[in-house]
Formats: sequence, C-alpha cells, structure tokens
Amino acid sequence: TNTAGTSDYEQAIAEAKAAIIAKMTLSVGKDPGYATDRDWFVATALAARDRVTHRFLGGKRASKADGKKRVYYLSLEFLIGRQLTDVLYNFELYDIFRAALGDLGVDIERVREAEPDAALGNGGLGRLAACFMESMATLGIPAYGYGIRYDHGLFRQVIKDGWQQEFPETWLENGTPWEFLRSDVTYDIRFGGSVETKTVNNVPRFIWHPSEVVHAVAYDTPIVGWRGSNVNPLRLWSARAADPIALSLFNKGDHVGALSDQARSAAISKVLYPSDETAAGQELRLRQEYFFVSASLQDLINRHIRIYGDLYSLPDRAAIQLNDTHPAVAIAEMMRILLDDHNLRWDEAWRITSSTFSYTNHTLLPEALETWPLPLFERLLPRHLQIIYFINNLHLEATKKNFPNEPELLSSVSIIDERDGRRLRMGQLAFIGSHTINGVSALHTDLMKETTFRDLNRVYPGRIQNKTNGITFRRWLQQSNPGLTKLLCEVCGEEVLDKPELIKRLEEHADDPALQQRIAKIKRANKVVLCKIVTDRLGFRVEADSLFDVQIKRQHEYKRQLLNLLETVALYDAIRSNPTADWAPRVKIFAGKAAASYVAAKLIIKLANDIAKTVNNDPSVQGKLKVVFLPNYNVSLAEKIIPAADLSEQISTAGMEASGTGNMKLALNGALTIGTLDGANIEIKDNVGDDNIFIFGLTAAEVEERKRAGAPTATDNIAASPMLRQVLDAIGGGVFSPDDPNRFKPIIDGLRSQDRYMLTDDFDSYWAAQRRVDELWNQPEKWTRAAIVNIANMAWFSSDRTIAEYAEQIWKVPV
Ligand code: 26Q
Repeated sequence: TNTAGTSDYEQAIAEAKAAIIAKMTLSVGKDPGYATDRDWFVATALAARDRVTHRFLGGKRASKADGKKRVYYLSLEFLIGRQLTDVLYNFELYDIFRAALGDLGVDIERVREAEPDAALGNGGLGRLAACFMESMATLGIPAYGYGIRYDHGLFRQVIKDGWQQEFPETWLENGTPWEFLRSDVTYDIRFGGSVETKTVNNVPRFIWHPSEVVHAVAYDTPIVGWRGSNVNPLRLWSARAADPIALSLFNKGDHVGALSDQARSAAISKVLYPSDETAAGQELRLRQEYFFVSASLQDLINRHIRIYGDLYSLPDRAAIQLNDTHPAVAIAEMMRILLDDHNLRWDEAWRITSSTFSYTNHTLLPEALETWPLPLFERLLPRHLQIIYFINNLHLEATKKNFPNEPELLSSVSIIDERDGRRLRMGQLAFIGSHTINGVSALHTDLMKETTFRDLNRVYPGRIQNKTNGITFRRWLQQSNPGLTKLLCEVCGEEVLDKPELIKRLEEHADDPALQQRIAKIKRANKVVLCKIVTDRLGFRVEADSLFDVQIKRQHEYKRQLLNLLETVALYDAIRSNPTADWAPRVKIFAGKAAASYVAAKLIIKLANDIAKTVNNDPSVQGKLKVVFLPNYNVSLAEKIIPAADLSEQISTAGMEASGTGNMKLALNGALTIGTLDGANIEIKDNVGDDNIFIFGLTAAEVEERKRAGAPTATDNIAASPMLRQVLDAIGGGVFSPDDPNRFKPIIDGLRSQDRYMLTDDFDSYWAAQRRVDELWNQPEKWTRAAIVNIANMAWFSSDRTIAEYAEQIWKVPV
C-alpha cells in the first residue's frame, strides 16, 4: 500500500488505464466511446510497447552486449503469430492490463483477437525461429534476428465446397504497432551486371559492376524475454526502389513506366513463398535470399567495425546461424565483402567466414534441397559465382589429396551438381562454409550422417552435431493453457515458471484421483472453448466428451494425413457394422494449409472435407464419430486446438519428419501421441515412457530396407488387408464423392502402384494402435494418468534447453 492508500496493484491498474486512454486519444485519435476492438488493440499495444521500449533502449541490452559475442539468426521465416499476449505476459502485465481494460468495459479476449497474426513463415522452420528468438531473449543472449518484412505473409486458406482456396494475407493493412521503422538503417543491395578483372601491384582485383540497385530498409520489432529480463531486436528488411520514380519517363508522359522500377524493386519483399518442403527455384526467391543476406551482413559488419575497428576479430564477437540453406549465399557474400571491400587475403577471409557461420538442416527430402541453375545464379550474382567456384576448387583439391583413391567422392561433395543441367547445391555450400552443422533431432542428425551429408561428413568429420528442437513454454503452455499453468504452479511451485524441470513433480501425483480429476476438468474446459470455435466456423456441433484426435500441420504427403483419413473411413465402416462395440467416441480434427501449387495435397484436403460431409450427416454414427477440417490453420488457431487435444497424430513415414515441434506442444499440453518412430517422436517416447505413447509402423531402418529391396510392396500389403482393400475401394469408387465418383481415383491409384510414403505398409499397424487408443480412452483414470506422465516429462523440450545447447556448443556464448 502506498501513501495514497491504494495498493501497488491498484496503482498499476490505474496507470495502465491512463496509458491506454492516452494512446486511444492521442495516437489512435479516437474518442474511447467510438473505439472498435481494433482501436482498443492498437491503444493497448502502444501502451504496452512503451514499457518494452524503455527496456529496449534502457541501455541494459547494449551495455550488457558490449564486448560480448553476439548471435545473428538469419532466417527467411519468422512465424510469430500475435504479439500482444507475448509482450504483456512476459512483462507480467497481463492481469493488470486485463483489469484495466475491464474497468474500461473492454474484454481483453476481444482485444487480443483483433490483432492479426504475423504469419511470416510457413510452418515448423519459421515457428522454430520465433521460439528461438523468445528463448534467446529469455536467456539474455545478445541476439539479433534478421529476415524479410513481407507485406503479405502466408496466404489465408478458405475452404469452398471442400476445396482449398488461397487469398492474400494482409497483416499490414492497418500498420502494426510493434515495429519501429529505422529509415537511417538503409543499405544498397546490388544485382546483375558484370565483373571486371584488374591487376593492381601484381594482385588480381575483381570489380563488380552491378546493373541494378535496390534499397533495404530496416524495421525493428522488439522481442521480449520471460519476465522482461531482456529485449532483443528482430530486424526485418523491406525493399524500396533506389529511385522511387523515374521522373524523366514521367515527364514524357509514361506514368506507368515511371513507376515500374519501384514495382520491380518492391516485389522482393512483397510476399512469402508459400512452399514448404519444396524448393521453388525461381528468380524472385533468389533475389529475396540475397537481398536479406546482403543487408544483414552489411549491418552486422558495420556494427562490428564500429565497436572493434576491424574484421579479424569477427569470429570471436559474432556467431551467424543459417536457418536452413535459405540464407546460404551469405557464405559467398561474406567472402566478397572481406576480399573485395576490405582487401583481405583469401585464406584470412576464409578463416573468418568459416569460423563465424554455422548451419541448421531441417529436412532431407530431396525435393526440398535448394539448388540453383548456374545461368540464373550467374546472371543475378556474377561475382558470387566466381567466389563459389573458387571455394569449390580449393575444397575439391583438398578432398582429392586426402582421398586419393576415391574419385567418385568428388562429385558427391562438390558444390556443383553436374547431372541434368549444372546446378549449385546450397546444402554443400552451407556445409563447407560452416564450422558446425546441426540436425534437429537425434534420428535426423544420424540420417544426415548416413545419407545427404555422408561423404561431406567423411571429408570434414566432427562438424555435424545434434540439437533437438524445442518450443517456448511461455507461449505454448503458460499463455495458451492458463488453466494447466495455474495447476502446475500449485502442485510444483511457482518456480516452475522459471524451471520447467520442476514439472516433473507432477508425476508424484499421477495416481492421485483428485489431481486426475483436476487435469481432466482443465482439459474439458479447453475442449469446450474449441467446440465453440467449431460451431462458429463450421456450423455444426461436436461433443466435448468425445476423444479429440488432432492432426494439425502443413499438408504434405510425407506427413500422411491420408493415412489418418484411411483409418477414419475404416472406423466409419467398422462402427456401422458393429455399432455396439466399445468404440471411443471421437472427433477427428484436421487443420493445415497446402502449398498453392501442390495438387496432391489439395486433393487430400478435399477428401478430408468430403469424408467429413458424409460422416457428419450419417445418423448411424452420431455420437461416435465426427470429422472436422478447421480452415486457415495458423499460430492463433494452434493456441486454441493444442490445449484441447486428447490425441496427437504424428504419423509421418519414418525417416521423413526431421523433428516436428507440434508433437512437443501437444504432449506438453497433455495429449497422448500416436506416432511412428520418426524425428523427435523418438525422444518424446524416451522421455514419457513406452506405456504412455502409441507407437506403430515401420522404423526408419525398415523403411530404408524395403526401399532398397525395390520390390513394390503395395500390392501385397493391400492383398493382405481386407480392411484396407475395402477402404480403398470405397474412396476410389466414389462413396465420398457421388457427384464425381472418379475424383479420388488418382489418390487411390497412387497408393496401389507407387505408395511412395508407404501407407499400405503401416495401415494395419496404425489401425491396431488406434484400437489401443480406444481401449485406454475407455479407462478414463488410466488415460488421464498417462496424460499427466506426458506433461510431467516434457520439460526437456523447452527451447530454453535447445538454445542453451546452441549457445554452449555452437556459438560459444555464455548463458
Ligand atoms: C525452399 C526454397 C524455395 C522456396 C521455399 C523453400 C522452403 C521453405 C520452407 C523449403 C522448406 C521450408 C520449410 C521447412 C520446414 O519447415 N521444415 C521443418 O522444420 C521443423 C523445424 O526444425 C521440423 O520440426 C520439421 O520436422 C521440418 O519439416
């Protein structure tokens, strides 16, 4: 209590109220009486941002960072989602602002929902970057995220007659209160032209004469760590024309032509490439990559020289992490800057470069590995191509020397792929130019060493490390599941918010019926919230007492949403033929976007919706089975589905899902996993124990073995499984598409012939695992016990742990 007789808490609420009203009046320019939810969001965000800004500029970070090594996280994607709750929560202002808004007659929930998601990413890789930014701020690591400020993030998905449609996403249409434009931080980004070779004092010099210059302008978004401990910048670049308007053309009357340069330049930061796990290979994409890499390196080199004077000490003061190969051209750009702009000798430049960079690989799928046709690369970045040739020659010479009897080795470790049309392999470039390369789960890292990078791993042994992914518990537990968080604080102590390993204490009470009931009650409340979303968006009801079986992720054939759909159809048939059996009443929930050009994935979305239509309108399975496809999956929808999930579908073909992170979010929130031994599922199993997870299917080694044998197994698999045969006949015969009986024939033909993702190999085993799920669901105490054991053993999957490992073992920065 203070002198005025009010408590500090009341005082804080009064201050927040005054701040929000001041922002509404003076910044939004509205009378609160006329404010919309969106206005309240802006006013609230600006009031919250002031606190962040003080911390951001308060000198704490800058002085703390002085003399310390900085971490630069280069990523073409940052899938942040909404920021208001993140900021308020991490500053421990959430309750105060809720009360302040409540006093003003405004529901904070509506204010939260008025914020558009910052969807500057596709899926796992982009969301991981966002979790990492939050963890780096939390651990007090002086880190900068660098990326692109896309005008349009990932497209908005609409489901029309069961088909996916894409619409542009417009998160910036009303501006965003979170960013600061730094017009003074602008760099020239050059493209094209030619390279002139000169000899000066007997030393060859290379002078790049670009044909085009684009400006990169910085926008900073502060990233707040837990308890406001630290605030780091996410610096995103926006493209502007060097000449906003060609006046000479305009004056001649060519008003459109006068603006075409502006349009061409601005195109670079217009839109996020919506492909996930496929390399687009288009010129604009390469322009995006080089644009943000060049701006980021110029920026960090400026900063380094300002503080330390020269670049020799760069590796001691900076660690640059490449988030997949998307920024891998940075290796060549760093060399170019050191050689051409700073006149360093090659070996000095190479030492600095290769001891500064490290690279994370997120996928081994061949179609996702980035390669660039040499002519395209040369036309856009002629000097960089020269440098890459030089790097490659030295690398191949050294390899030849060390492995004199293995000439075949050279073609596999070369940066240039000489098969069908010469191409640059960015994975090879990133590997060769980095001191450390990491995979994102134990299995994935092992597979990197055995497959794609097998030979490079022999040439440069010891460079590959594992860093199993993690998730930030602030967003994925504390903010999205306040009910569970409150219970954890009570049972495990408040310190659990700072030390997730204390969640383990929950396990002592796993058999306590009182705790079980509380956990079940929290889950049910979360499910009721999701039921309302389903009703609001789809117009039908689902029962909160059913098992919520969820598969939420990008639509990709390797993730096998189709396997889940086959099982759905088999279950639908089985329930109808045996209605009195002990089926667990289920709601199958799907959500996820397909890349706009991914025809097969879009047809599977249509299949899910057609199955949903048939099943949901069939009275004979009422109360036993419902199928839901929730449109426009994004971070905000994930925050609602995950706390409400009972069963987490992680059913990729073993060896194909590098890690997965949704699997971690769901298990942390008490969903049991049904999954293959793939990616981080294996580590989840190791942590929660075999009895608390439903594992099925071939292992990665068995998948490999069957592929090597080369014999098509689909025919045999189908012949051996009457149930599978019936399902395929039904779908292929048009049972779910009477309006177009052949609609799904391509899917079924694909399974009968290729079955590239081995669904028919795993179907029976998956079915059996689902029946084990039914059995456990019908023993609610046992189910809840298993859920508790899952929650209790997920602490290791905190991204704070992951980032601490990167810091110690890759970046060599103190935590
Ligand atoms: C490449 C070139 C051109 C256009 C697009 C792309 C592109 C874009 C995004 C290629 C791949 C991606 C995304 C990959 C991704 O999200 N991988 C996921 O990374 C997660 C974090 O490590 C893992 O958990 C997932 O298993 C992995 O699939």
